[in-house]
Amino acid sequence: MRKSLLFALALLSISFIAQSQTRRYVNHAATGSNNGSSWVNAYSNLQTAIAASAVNDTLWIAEGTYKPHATDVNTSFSINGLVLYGGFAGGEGSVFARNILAHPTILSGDLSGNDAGFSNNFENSYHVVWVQSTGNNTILDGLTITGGNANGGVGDPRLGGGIKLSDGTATNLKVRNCILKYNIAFNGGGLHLYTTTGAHTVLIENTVFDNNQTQIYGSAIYKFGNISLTVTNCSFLSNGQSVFYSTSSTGFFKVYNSLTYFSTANTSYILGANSATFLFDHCLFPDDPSANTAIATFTNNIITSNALVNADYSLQSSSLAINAGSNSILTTTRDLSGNTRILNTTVDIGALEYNAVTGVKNALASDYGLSVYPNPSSEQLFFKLNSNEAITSVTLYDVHGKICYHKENNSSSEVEADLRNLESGLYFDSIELSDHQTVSAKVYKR
Ligand SMILES: [Ca+2]
Ligand SMILES: [Ca+2]
Repeated sequence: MRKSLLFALALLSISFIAQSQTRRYVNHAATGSNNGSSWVNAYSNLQTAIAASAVNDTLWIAEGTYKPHATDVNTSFSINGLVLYGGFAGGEGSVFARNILAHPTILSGDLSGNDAGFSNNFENSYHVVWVQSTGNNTILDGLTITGGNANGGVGDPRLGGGIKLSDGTATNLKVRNCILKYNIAFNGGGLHLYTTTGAHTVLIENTVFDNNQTQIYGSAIYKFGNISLTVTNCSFLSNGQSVFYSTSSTGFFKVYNSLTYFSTANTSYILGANSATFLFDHCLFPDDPSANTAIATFTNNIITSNALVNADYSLQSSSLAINAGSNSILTTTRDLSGNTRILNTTVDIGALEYNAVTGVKNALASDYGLSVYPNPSSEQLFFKLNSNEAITSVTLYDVHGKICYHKENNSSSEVEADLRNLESGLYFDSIELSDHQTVSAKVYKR
């Protein structure tokens, strides 16, 4: 009975997702109908899937390598208001079932497929991903972004190798659970964030910047203009000069719970020229970062010559990064590998929690800080998230799987349901979220 009910709920949830939001599947190895409707019928070409998508659509992309174009260095994956999830083997039913590190989805600018580190990158794409904001939420989650070489003369073609965010109206960009490696640019090798128009909000979380380079500023991250940039639990490993660069008097650049390491000394890894807040808190550095710059603020940091990070980005058992972060700024319950983010009471510094236990492979109410109150209730019932996501709909089922209540919602994180017309008893709710996940909980009508 219980299994069949859950199965029925799952089917109903899927049908509601299909009605209200579009999820498209991409797998370079798929041989089905190539229409993106399922893993079997996934698009084989990521650009085709992007072209077919509208703002707020979600793409689930299976492991493999995807290139912006066969030969044109000017072409990027142009992603405005889309939600991209990578790291699937292909076949999963939840983003929490992914193992991103075991099944890498690689967006590569190496058009000829001949790179060896930074060798043979002359024909590579200028920018692998380009977000030209449209005032929407853009999410990149579970992707390896590599091989960008912004070496194209003056202006845009030389800015932002891996990911480029430029101008437009105010936008919200999240980069979560990604690996940026072997990207290079004149400015902003890994990530180039620039605006003279809209005020952007950018969150970089559980992400590794590995071996990115720049000719001038920002081998990992370059920030200019009114951008509110928060970086949490990232690992900056073996990047070139000026790993962090901030220039502007507006917005902010705040880095938390993140580690930096070089195998050879790098004495200019934090640079900037502005009066905007530029903060490093609960971070780990290889040497005194304040010797780099007078414009940044440093609080609660650890200085140790070696962060003790393995080649797979995990921490070694004696790393000082273990249990040295701050829990208070976390916005996720998982680490880069999808495991539990906080082990042994305190979050670790960096993208991976040491010895983390395998996470539950479904979306949980706790992943989104869902609270349902008052429960039980006889009249109003509130569903509220402590998350950046919004609730897009609420559906209540009785114990027989029959829909008893449904309410669509727009963009808020809180929804009020009216239970007055329901009979007393137990109900199951199915709550759809703006990132296309579904969470559930039990509800009692008094
Ligand atoms: Ca190449
Ligand atoms: Ca810990």
